[in-house]
Amino acid sequence: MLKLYQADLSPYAARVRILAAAKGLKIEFLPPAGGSLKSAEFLAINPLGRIPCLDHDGAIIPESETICEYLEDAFPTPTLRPIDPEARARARLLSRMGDVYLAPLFQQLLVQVDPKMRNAAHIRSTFDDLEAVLGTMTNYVEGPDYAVGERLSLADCALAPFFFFIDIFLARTFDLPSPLRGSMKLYYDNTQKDPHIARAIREMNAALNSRLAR
Ligand SMILES: N[C@@H](CCC(=O)N[C@@H](CS)C(=O)NCC(=O)O)C(=O)O
Repeated sequence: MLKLYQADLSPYAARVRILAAAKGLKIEFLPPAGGSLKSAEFLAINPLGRIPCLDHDGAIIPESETICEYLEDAFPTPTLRPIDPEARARARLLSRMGDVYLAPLFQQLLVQVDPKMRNAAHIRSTFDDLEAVLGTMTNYVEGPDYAVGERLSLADCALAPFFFFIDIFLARTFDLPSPLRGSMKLYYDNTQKDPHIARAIREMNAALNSRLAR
């Protein structure tokens, strides 16, 4: 039995939901046990205190990329790994660029979501940094519909939720123009033609709207 501790707004959790849906996996989606990421109950399951975290018949797998790779290994068909080695490397590169270069910039901005914590100059320079990373990604995203080749891969699972986060969540929160432009914006818009991505983005959007309505 597969269980995923997760939240709909988390881009890392959305990455796993897209992959699981594309593979036709039946997964029970749960909030962190004990009601919070740092509850003793959840920390006993995932000492990292983060979501997503997978429980597959008692095997506990944290971290979105590790979970996606695990599900690929455990349930190989249909595969979201490109077959050609170079294309597969590019899919891994894009997932990694998201985790290594984009995600730390999110963290810097998330601490400023509270209006009392905001530093306008730092927010603007972090938006510039986001735009620069997205600019380097144009060298590797093939598009127009998918990042690598003509079908859904691990790269799209990682990037589409990140791009929602940048284009909608961050731009809306800080009331600044979205750093997602040109071919990256076109790629992101086109990913919505994929039903699994479209669904995950709808779930993220609904979670964002309900958070903003509070
Ligand atoms: N590198 C992790 C990041 C996961 C992550 O940071 N998730 C956020 C929710 S979107 C979280 O659990 N944050 C808790 C914290 O920062 O303590 C992954 O890919 O799964």
